[in-house]
Amino acid sequence: MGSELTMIFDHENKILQVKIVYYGPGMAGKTTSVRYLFSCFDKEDSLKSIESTVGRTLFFDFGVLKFKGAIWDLKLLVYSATGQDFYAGTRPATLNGVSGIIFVADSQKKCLEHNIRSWNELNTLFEEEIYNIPIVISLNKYDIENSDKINENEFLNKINYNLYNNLDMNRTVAINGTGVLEAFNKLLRFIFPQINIQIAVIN
Ligand SMILES: Nc1nc2c(ncn2[C@@H]2O[C@H](COP(=O)(O)OP(=O)(O)O)[C@@H](O)[C@H]2O)c(=O)[nH]1
Ligand SMILES: [Mg+2]
Repeated sequence: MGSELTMIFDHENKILQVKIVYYGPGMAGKTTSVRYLFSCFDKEDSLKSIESTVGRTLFFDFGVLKFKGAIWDLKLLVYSATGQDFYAGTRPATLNGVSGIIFVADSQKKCLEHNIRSWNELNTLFEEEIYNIPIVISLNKYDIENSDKINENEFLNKINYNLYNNLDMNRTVAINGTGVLEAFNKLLRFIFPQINIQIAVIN
């Protein structure tokens, strides 16, 4: 599998296609984040769960968002994946050709090790390639009170954040959508540094 960032240019139809994966430990809020994202565009009904055949039956969230531009249209393929469900060292098809990753972590301190394990799995799946992939870490479940939160600097130090060329972090509350679009926009800006892209929901 090529290690280059994948962005497909369909010159004939003037479509830019990228693949975005929500990755992270089970129960961190990937599905909730993807659902919120799609609900912003009234596309929640188009979300599908697809079956994988990596040894056992697994389901992923999958959906497509399309945006019309002046010259090019943008087609975003959005997936969610949970690494620990795969056999170690086997990169699932959902992660092939990825353009950017939203790493959904559970911000509760008790989940720190869980998050780090998932992060390390992601790194193992990509090896050196990971350092060039745009990644936004969403510290999710920030609404939960009476629980100690992960110290952001401690987390960043633990993952050697300075090795990553396109890494950012934000806080999210996927159940009400706080920060979810912001994380998505940060990722799009990493993927398209030359394009002034901003997806907003206008009420
Ligand atoms: N309090 C709180 N609960 C959340 C948040 N995001 C997700 N959840 C809950 O956490 C559980 C797991 O979420 P889900 O999106 O299925 O996690 P996934 O396994 O990463 O896809 C569900 O019960 C969600 O309602 C959040 O920001 N705050
Ligand atoms: Mg899920």
